[in-house]
Amino acid sequence: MERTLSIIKPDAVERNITGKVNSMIEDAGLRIIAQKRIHMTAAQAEEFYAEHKDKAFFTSLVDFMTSAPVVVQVLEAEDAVARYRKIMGATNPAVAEEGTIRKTFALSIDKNTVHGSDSPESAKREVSFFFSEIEIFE
Ligand code: IDP
Ligand code: MG
Repeated sequence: MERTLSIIKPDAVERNITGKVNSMIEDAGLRIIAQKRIHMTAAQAEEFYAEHKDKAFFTSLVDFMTSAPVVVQVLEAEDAVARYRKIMGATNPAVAEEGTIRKTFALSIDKNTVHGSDSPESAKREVSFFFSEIEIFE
């Protein structure tokens, strides 16, 4: 079993569709083994997205991720990282596959509804960024 870190982003929380996103997660065979609603600070968002700090979109990404509450989650499945990336769909919803979360719900390349870790190594870092082991129940 593998874990991945998911974030339901402000655009989805504001539209009150976190349950619809969770249904798609569960229908794909991923189990939500931890979940909480938080409002990220700028410092948290900057540290979480540090790999993107030199990108043109970094400031707008941090502004967006701190604009409203998000739901952070730990998902578990066999090959959870790849399985979640597949059902998330491409970063840009305009080119995401039919039936993916981003194709279904995302508003734009920045307001794209969900985050998912991009490798097992990232997943370990990202899960422990938001959760302590005593908050996760398998
Ligand atoms: P990912 O979320 O599909 O892994 P990344 O390249 O890691 O995509 O980018 C992180 C986030 O930054 C994206 O989900 C999106 O919200 C935002 N982002 C990425 N590329 C752009 C862009 O070209 N313009 C605006 N925002 C972007
Ligand atoms: Mg990424």
